[in-house]
Amino acid sequence: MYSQGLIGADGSSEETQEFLDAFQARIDAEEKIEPTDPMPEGYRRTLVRQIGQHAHSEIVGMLPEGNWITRAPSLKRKLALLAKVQDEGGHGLYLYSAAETLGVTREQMTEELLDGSAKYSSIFNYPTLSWADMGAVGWLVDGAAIMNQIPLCRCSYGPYARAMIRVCAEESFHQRQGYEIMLTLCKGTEAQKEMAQDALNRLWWPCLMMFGPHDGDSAHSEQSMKWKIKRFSNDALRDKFISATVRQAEFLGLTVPDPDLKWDDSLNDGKGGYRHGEIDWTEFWRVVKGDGVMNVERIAMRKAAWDDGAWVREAAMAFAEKEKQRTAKVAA
Ligand code: FAQ
Repeated sequence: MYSQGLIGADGSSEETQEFLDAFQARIDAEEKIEPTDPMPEGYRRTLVRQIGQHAHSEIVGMLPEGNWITRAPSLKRKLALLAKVQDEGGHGLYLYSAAETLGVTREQMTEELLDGSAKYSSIFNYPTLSWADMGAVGWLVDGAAIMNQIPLCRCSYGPYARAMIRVCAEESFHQRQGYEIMLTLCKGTEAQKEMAQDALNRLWWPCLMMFGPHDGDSAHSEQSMKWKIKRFSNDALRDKFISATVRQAEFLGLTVPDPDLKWDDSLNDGKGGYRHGEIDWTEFWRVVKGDGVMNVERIAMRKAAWDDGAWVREAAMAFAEKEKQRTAKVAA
């Protein structure tokens, strides 16, 4: 395995305390770390792990929506969905490139994804059962992704931070197109509104899980926050997402499927916030460990796409080689 399981500073490095302190001082001074800069092995491994998982999420994340391109209800919806899915593929590619600056190859990361050993976001192991799911994915999944990723634009590692700026701009557009689908359904017939509510019911809790385990169970947060890879804890971002989204659900006239959701003025130093019901962490870990409804199918589809595309990669490589030879001949 190239990127999974390589977690944080492992204590076995030969890096001196002086080196680690000097690196931390750069981080504390908000300097960006660039690929050729010296860095602790744990920092490099943490980034390879997180960026790799993030890239895989974008790639697998194309599948639940790709599933609906042929069934979108109008040409306009089809075009928007097609463009969105293409954007997600692009995000995966920027992120694989960012990970490559840390010494891992795209082939290695692809191999890991296809052999089932790589992690990607749990949310993509849930099925998309109706057209309303395309609205809910854009609104909620992209909404959660933005909440998590805006702080990553300030990540200490330059290539990741820069990739995230473009990714976030596109995710914002995705979120709006998803919300607009929900709005249209909610202003439509009773059956359409029910379909929107059903999508919210099924995707709400898995979206909250996207932010990762409770802070107390988050193995990497403390070190990642010290290195300013992460700027906020999993729970802090989840709470921000809930606060923003509950109001959007109210505007749609939909009910968030959490009977324990309650505003509490005393939270966040008196600014207020929502208390929410218990997240089913057993389900979260089951899905993360490969036993979600769609885990097997997602990887099988990805593998089929990779195998079916072999001739395209071979043709592109052959063409590049021909071009190289042609250029060399002209130059000679
Ligand atoms: N699913 O110690 P922490 C998108 C794992 S992109 C699966 O808290 P960390 C765009 C975690 O890897 C969505 N596994 O870990 C889109 C670790 O396992 P490990 C993806 C999860 O890294 C929209 C273990 O649990 N976004 O949606 C999940 O500090 C629509 C312990 O957790 C990113 O990847 C999970 N949800 O914090 C595309 C953003 N959560 O490696 C298409 C960047 C945790 O020890 C359509 N990533 N785990 O075996 C991050 O911000 C972080 O990696 C977290 C987790 C916050 C996800």
